[in-house]
Amino acid sequence: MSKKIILDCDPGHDDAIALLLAHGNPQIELLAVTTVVGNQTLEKVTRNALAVARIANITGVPFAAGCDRPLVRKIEVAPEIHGDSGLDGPTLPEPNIELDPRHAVDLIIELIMSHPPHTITLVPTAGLTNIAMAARREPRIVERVKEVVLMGGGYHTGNWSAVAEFNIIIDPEAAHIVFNERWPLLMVGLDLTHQALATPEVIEKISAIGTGPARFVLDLLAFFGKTYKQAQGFDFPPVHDPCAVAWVIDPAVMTVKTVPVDIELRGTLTTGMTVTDFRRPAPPDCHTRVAVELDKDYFWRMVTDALQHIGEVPIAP
Ligand SMILES: [Ca+2]
Repeated sequence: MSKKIILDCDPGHDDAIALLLAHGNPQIELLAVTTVVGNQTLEKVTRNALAVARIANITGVPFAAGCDRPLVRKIEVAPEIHGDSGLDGPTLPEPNIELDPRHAVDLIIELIMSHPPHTITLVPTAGLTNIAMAARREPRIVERVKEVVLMGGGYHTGNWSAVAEFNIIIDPEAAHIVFNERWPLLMVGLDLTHQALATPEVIEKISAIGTGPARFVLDLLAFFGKTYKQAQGFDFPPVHDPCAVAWVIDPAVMTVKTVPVDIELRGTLTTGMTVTDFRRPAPPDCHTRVAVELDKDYFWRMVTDALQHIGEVPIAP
């Protein structure tokens, strides 16, 4: 049985790899790709998503643009990590598919309401503006989705402040809505994704594939490695977003823990923190889980298998 997902993203180097993983894994049925302001402006990340579609020959999947600004805060983008385009490094082709005319929020609602209950997993790998808007516009989606598996946050670590992760801090009010709705929610945060490092061994395995999409990933990782070294002192870049897709493919790829999580909105130093309460066993009705430990070999095998499965994609100049 295929696993139906909607990928809500802001490509973004690791978003692009998440998209390739979802497309290249035979178990995943990609129902839609929706974009939201985040790593760069909505216009740029949407163009990047369409370029990735061409690179991997993703056809028959609607791509729709969503919110161009957070619910309350000013726009904050991340050129120091993703460059001016949001996907610096590789040469991007001109997109060859049309953007879906629907707003991403409408498309998310339409898909969830028109499919049987508990069949669609929402996979947000960006700020949570679109998802929060969808939950407010059509509250019935909350009990209809199978699960929300998001990349964002972290229970012991931050990256955009000492305690907050980028996807949460850029729209904490949206995150507050999404974490407090009663759908099953898995937070794949920095504690987990900092284990998904693109080491030289990983690079070597991807190099051996030798296809255009694999070379595209290598170009992404070369740029990402450089900025992560400069901006955050990493020896090898953490490839966050595909970790959320990997969980949907096979939960055996990581261990998780059920624990209450809430979002700090008014801290003088802690706004955007995913406040995680480990003090006692989680109450029986706890709807949030956090990802703890990654099976790294299995994770990277999923990524390389997906690239193998995509194969060569000729792109006309
Ligand atoms: Ca992202």
